[in-house]
Parts: sequence; structure tokens; C-alpha cells
Amino acid sequence: MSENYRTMWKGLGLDLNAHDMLLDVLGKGYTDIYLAQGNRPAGMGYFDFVMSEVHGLRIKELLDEKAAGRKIVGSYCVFVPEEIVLAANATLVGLCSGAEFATEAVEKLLPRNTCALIKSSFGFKLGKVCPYLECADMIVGENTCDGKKKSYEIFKDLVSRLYIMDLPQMKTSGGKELLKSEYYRFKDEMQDLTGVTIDKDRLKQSIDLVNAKRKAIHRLAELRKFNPAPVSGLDALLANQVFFYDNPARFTESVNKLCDELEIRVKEKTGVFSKSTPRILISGCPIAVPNWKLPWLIETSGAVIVGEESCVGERGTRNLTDTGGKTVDAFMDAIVDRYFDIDCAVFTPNPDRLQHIMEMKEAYNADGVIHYGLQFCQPYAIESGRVEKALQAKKIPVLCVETDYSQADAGQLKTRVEAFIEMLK
Ligand code: BJ8
Repeated sequence: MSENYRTMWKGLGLDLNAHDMLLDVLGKGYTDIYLAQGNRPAGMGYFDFVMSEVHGLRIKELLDEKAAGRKIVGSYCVFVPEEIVLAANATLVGLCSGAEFATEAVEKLLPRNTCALIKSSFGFKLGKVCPYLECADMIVGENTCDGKKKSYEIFKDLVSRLYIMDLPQMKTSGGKELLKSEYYRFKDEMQDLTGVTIDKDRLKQSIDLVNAKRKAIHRLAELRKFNPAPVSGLDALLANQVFFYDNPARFTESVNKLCDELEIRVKEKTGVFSKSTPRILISGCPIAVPNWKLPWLIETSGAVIVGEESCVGERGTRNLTDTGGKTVDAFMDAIVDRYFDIDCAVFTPNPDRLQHIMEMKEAYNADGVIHYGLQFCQPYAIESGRVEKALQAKKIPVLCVETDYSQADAGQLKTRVEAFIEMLK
């Protein structure tokens, strides 16, 4: 990393030693997990570059945007509408929360039995190792699960501007009204942050930009339906992860380029693994960077992941926002409609998710489903029982695993995953 980056990180207030440690671990993990894969599409070179510059060039770009008067907004949930952020001339970045950091300090503020994702978000802040967090002008927290909701009360004292978005818990008309009023309140907050009035043209433009990104990801998902799979699940997951913090237009272009290449692979019937490789659908909690443990275990145990029923995956990207409106209110309604369909396990009841898992299993020709829960995540742990039962009733092989961000259970997990894949064969 160049000296300029070190100056930049210092300016952001990062702990340079701790940050070096994080980058070392990240770099090593990426080399061992990603670069060690065989037969990767050339188009993944872009994502390798993004990852190698994840705390470098992208942060410089964000700081340049800030210098030009743009605001940066950080978020932890796919319910935060990027369309509204962009329409206010701001940039949204997903704050990844996929690695353990500063655990001792975190456990002084949060109970030990808090999920790894929440602990990670605190660890990155307390350890001063996340340049995205440090360059954000505002962070949006959302009332989803109890863990997040309550931990934001503490997080508020650690960051300069934390905005809390309330979210419904039920898919009722009252729930939708709540989402609508919260998205209008968020629009006001964004206007207040940037001084930019969100008009219909700005909204239309931003909806188009985010839809284009989603369409590119949909195209990638479509290609994964073919057998042999033209791309590994790890690589497709990476594209879904980069979705959250790359420049939107450049991301769209890069995913489309990758898809052009994959289309040729499909035509030529070449894939990353042989045709007889068992196909797995992953379902459950979000898989944030750099939490690649489970996908890596699956794909190094003789299976290929063909889809993710996850917020870093199809649950987060599957629907488009309607662009047919002519007024600000019509576009806002379209945004509400689009996000209200997200079937996160914090909703009760949440039958759509079950339905979606079944549909994905069919659409992607998956041979089995691995339900992935983060330890201490109640919403997904409780839903896993229902998912398991429903799949078993249809004679669809299913394995439910619960894990965290440590490597302590990697051996045991591998044994279970291998046995499951063996059974699929
Ligand atoms: S829309 S899944 S991104 S809330 S793993 S913190 S649920 S205890 S992340 Fe999520 Fe939004 Fe829902 Fe998606 Fe809580 Fe569970 Fe932890 Fe979780």
C-alpha cells in the first residue's frame, strides 16, 4: 500500500497498526480462498482489483466525492433505500461487518451472546479499522431485530450522526403505512444532510441507476441456473458483496462484462465444476465481507453454490423499483412497494420467505439447501426449523448450520458439510 494511503487512513483516524493487521488477514484470506480457485472467469479480475483496493482507491474516491461536496451515508441493512440517498446527491455504502475485531472491547458494551454481525459492527468502530465508517457523514441504523435495535442505542454514542429508521414487523396495511412514513422522514433527513431537494427527476435518475445494478445481478443469477455452473458461488457472492460499496455505474458495467463472458461459457457448456457436481442453495443470514467461511467449505468439499437466499444475494436484490411514476409521491410509492416485499425474518409471520426458498430451489436446480444461521440470531434460527420441515416435507435435502466468524468450528463444519454433499451425490 502506498504512503499516500497511510496518510489518508491516518487522516481518517484509523489505528494504523490494527488496520495493518486487518488488511493482512483480509489479504491472506482472499488469496487462500479466492485466488486459489481454478478456472475463474477473466471478468473476476475487476472484483479482485476492487478487493485489493477496498480500503485504498475506493476510499480515496469517496473522499474525493466529499471534497466535491457530496455526502457519504453508511448502512447495515437492505431496507435503507439507496434510491433516496442517491437522489439527495449522496453515496450509500454498506458497512460490511463480516469479521471479528476488538472482541474484548465489544464485549464490554454488548452481551457476549450477541450475533457476530452486530459485534463486528462495534468491533470495526472500537478498533478504528473501517475507513468506510470513518468517512461516513451519517450512519443509518434500522429497527429490525432486537439485537440491532438495542445496540444502536449504544452505537449512537460512538459515531457522530446516527439516524434511526423505524421499520414494520408485519406485512399489514399498517406496516406498509409505517414504512412509507419512515421513508418520507428519511427523505427529509437526507435533504437536511445534503441541502439538496429531492425532485422527481432526481428520483427517477437514481431509481434507474439502482435498477440497472440489480438487473446486472439478475443477469448473473440467471446464468448460474445453467449446468455446469459457469461461475463459482464464491465469485458470484463476491459480486453480490461488492454491490454494496462500489460505484453503482461502474459496478453495473463490470457485472455485465462478466455476464458476457459467462454467456460464452454457457454456450460452450464449460463450467467451473463438472456437470455432476451437487448444486447447493444457501439460505439465511447475510454473508458479509470477509465472512467466506461457509461458502468456501462448501465449494472445497465437492459442491457448487448456485444461489443465495440472503440479503447479500437474492433477498436483497430481487425486485426492481417501478419507474412508471410521474411525481415524487408516485416514485416514493414505488420505492415503498419494492422494499416492503423484502422477506426478512424479522417480519412475523413471514411465509413469503419459505415460498421464495422453494422457488429458488427449483429455479436454480439446486440438489439441496444449506440454511446458514449466525449464532445468537433468533429470527433466522427460529425460522430455520420451519424451513427445514417444509423442505423435508418435499423431500428436499436440507442441512441447517449455525456458526460465527471464528475459525474454531471450521473442522466440525467441514465434516457436516462433506457428509451432506456426499449424501447428495
Ligand atoms: S433485511 S436480514 S440486512 S435485518 S444476523 S443483526 S437479523 S441477530 S442482519 Fe439483516 Fe436487514 Fe433483515 Fe437483511 Fe439481527 Fe440476525 Fe444478527 Fe442480522
